[in-house]
Amino acid sequence: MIRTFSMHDVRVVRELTGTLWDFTPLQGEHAGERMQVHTPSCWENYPGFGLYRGEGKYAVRFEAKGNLRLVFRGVSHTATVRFDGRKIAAHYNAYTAFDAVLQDVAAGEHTLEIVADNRFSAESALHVPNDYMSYGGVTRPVVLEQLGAAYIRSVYVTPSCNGGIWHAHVRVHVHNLQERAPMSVCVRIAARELTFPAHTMCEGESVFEGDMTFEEVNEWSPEHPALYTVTAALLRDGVPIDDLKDRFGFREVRTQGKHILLNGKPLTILGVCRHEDHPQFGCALPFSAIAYDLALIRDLGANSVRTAHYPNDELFLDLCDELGLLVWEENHARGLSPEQMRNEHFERQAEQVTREMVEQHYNHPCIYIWGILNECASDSEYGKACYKKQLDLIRSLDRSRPCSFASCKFKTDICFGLPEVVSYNIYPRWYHDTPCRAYLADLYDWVQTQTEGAGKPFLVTEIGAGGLYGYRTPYASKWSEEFQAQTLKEQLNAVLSFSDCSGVYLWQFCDIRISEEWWGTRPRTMNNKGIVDEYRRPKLCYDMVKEIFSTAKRR
Ligand code: ADA
Repeated sequence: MIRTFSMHDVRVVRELTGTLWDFTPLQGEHAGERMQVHTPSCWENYPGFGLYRGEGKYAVRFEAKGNLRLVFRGVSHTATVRFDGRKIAAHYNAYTAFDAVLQDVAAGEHTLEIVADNRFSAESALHVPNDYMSYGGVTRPVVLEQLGAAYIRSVYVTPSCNGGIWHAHVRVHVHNLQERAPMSVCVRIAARELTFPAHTMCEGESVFEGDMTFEEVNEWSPEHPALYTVTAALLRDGVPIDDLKDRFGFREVRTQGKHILLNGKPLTILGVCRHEDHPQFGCALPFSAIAYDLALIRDLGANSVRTAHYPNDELFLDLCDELGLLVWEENHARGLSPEQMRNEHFERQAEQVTREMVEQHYNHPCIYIWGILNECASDSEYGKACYKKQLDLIRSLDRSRPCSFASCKFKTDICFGLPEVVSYNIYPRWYHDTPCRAYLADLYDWVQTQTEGAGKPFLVTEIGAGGLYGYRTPYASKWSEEFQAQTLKEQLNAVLSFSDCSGVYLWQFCDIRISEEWWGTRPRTMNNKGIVDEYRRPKLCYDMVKEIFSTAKRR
């Protein structure tokens, strides 16, 4: 399953995954042994490959001809792609899509090979040993698209409201492969159409921009997540030769003083942080597993999810759009030191995943804020330069959303002048036995009096405690479910009663697997701070969180 809706009426597409592919590990004790595996998937879920770090070659054969576009929605974490033995694409990072366009392919059967590599090395600045798992595999769908002589590569819609009148700024990117005849572009939203007259387009990319006005719309909000479809069509002699559909929502997000406003109303975030992680699927969760996670998150009374710490599968974003769940989506990084940020590949790899995240997920109304560089070196001048460069990049791509980053630098952060929203990950009562309210008040006061973050919206983007599922003690010892529940209760009450705070993200939704190679020692080689365990079994804290979220005062 690619999206929760069809992106084309004209273009013929078919998913190549969702079937058995050949898989051949290239290193390790099974090197060279070919087997059949389900896709999308992580090889850590193949018997005997739970700890495999290396390369794996996936192969599939299919009939095709003409102009083709192959879209790879996620390969973890480094991909090299060959078509009939010829290299056609390479990509770093598990969490964003990439593609290859092939012209004039001869009719017949063809072979597609993807070599995925999940090794840690100096060439990988973002996928490093960490407090989450970098899996290996073809982890999201691969899609074969039949193209004509030209195609619509992307359509962006930027909604805005002025004096009660809604506007939609649309931008269409057309790629002309071989068409010499005049073509026109027609954009349709609801009953409105915007047409760009026919003309002979140059080879390569042409961009078409325009504004559409709507006197009356159904706005998108968490309470009423109204979605609209934008259809962009490419026509030759008035006949559609290609199309692209996407969805968006009429909603505006901006900051005003200490508030984050959605359609002019202050938001109170009641959220959870969620990794794409599951013992049976690794990071390749199928639709039903994603939907189940979101059903639990909504059952908890949460209104937001933070995609810790990377861009998520679009199926997740589609569901959040439909369910009205607000999303903090962030680029891929966790806890990188200044030395790691000085890796020669860091800036290029971070710029790439940031650009791909914004360009690929731009239209999702559920995303209300972009995050970067979770707990990286925001307490150093070099780090500050990196943070600024990445926030400037996001703003060059999207000025319709605020930006932030989750800091763990307590009173040493020097970057709060950069984002629109100040965000902190704090763990009073877990990493340090400090009363939550006092800790939060002291930290907030420092931000207001000592930093350029003064007066900005303030979010607690992580707070939580560990609890081992099934470990119960009458005296609430650390790691017991009782200790976790009482700690989360104090933490949540402290944050949600702090009127200057715009909300909270609990760390974290579920227990997750972590890298065996990470320096940290954690029971079960798992991060055990989930409200549910890795099999989504509720811990003792679940009902307490549900009670607090469900009765929390929302602005
Ligand atoms: C950090 C980090 C999370 C996780 C958490 C923890 O805040 O952002 O990824 O490692 O700490 O469990 O300690």
